[in-house]
Amino acid sequence: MEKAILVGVKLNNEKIPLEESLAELEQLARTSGAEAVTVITQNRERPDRKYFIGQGKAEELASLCAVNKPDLVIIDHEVSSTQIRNLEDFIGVKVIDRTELILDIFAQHAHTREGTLQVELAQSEFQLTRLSGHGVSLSRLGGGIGTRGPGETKLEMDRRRIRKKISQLKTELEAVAKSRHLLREKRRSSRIRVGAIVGYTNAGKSTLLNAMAKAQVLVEDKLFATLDPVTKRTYLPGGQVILLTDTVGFIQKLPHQLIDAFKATLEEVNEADFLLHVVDSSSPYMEDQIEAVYKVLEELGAIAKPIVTVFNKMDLKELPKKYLKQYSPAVFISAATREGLDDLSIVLSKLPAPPA
Ligand SMILES: Nc1nc2c(ncn2[C@@H]2O[C@H](COP(=O)(O)OP(=O)(O)OP(=O)(O)O)[C@@H](O)[C@H]2O)c(=O)[nH]1
Ligand SMILES: [Mg+2]
Repeated sequence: MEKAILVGVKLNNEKIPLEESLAELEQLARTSGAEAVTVITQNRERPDRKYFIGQGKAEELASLCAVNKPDLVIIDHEVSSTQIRNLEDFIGVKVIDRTELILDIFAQHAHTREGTLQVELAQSEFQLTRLSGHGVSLSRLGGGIGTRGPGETKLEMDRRRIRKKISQLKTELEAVAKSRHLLREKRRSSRIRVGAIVGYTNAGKSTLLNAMAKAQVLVEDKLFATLDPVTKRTYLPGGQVILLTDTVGFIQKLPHQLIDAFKATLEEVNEADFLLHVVDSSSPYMEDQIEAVYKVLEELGAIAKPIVTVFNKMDLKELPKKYLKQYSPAVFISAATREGLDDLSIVLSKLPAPPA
């Protein structure tokens, strides 16, 4: 385990409470293999130009680093490359931001060809934004006598190299996506309805698929355990067959490079006839997580699909009945104990048939 100091920053215009975002950052850090030794926080009007956190916080962080000797510092925000570099120079410890942390987890969890390609694409796009951040200082370094010539600056070369890689990755991904598209066409022509299981990461989506379809999908108390969509067949009362697809989990402040790179995978959501929105009822942040999922669904253009809300983990926490009405059609279940699965099957069998 690497040792990390976590830095929580809440800017004035932000809604998510510091503690909530930090609790999640800690889980993200653990998932990627880092243990939080200390946490510091700051409320700011807007980011500090030089360090993102203020000068005073940077000094506090420097002395904490001297005492705790962490392997890295993780800032719970998207931070510019210049600010990261300034901070690293100042405290003498490696600094990463939330986006980089999430990309690292995705890289560790990608197994299939498609998953790996998508992560590589996201990382390349991230590098590109980082490069433009370095822009000013690098081009100054690269400028001057002897470096000008007819050639290009190092920055431009790097940019071009990354852009080329991005376009190669996209071409490869398109090929993979095409075969997936064929599969979907086949499914559609069989007129079997397809439901996409969506939800916040760690809500229990894979556990539900396993319970509904006797599947063997990896279940872990880790964030983003699932990166690749898995589709399984399941039977409803009355013998009706449907297909259920497990998908990548959503999260607050999901880096846009990821949504972009994972378009192919997330297309499963767009192509589905209905959505099963799995909610972790035991989370103290349940309602914010529901909102975060809606936001991503909106970005994907899938919010208008029929949504069945599945309040999971009722073995851990029972919710008031009002939620069933508020989120109707909705059910309370425990994917772990299989409680409520029959109710869910009944709700699913009553969904209107897809247009022919
Ligand atoms: N107590 C309890 N735990 C559950 C239940 N369903 C899932 N879990 C646990 O919650 C954790 C996450 O479950 P997963 O099925 O991997 O969740 P997921 O939504 O697929 O997560 P990602 O793929 O990481 O986004 C695991 O530790 C599961 O054992 C439930 O009904 N009750
Ligand atoms: Mg999963």
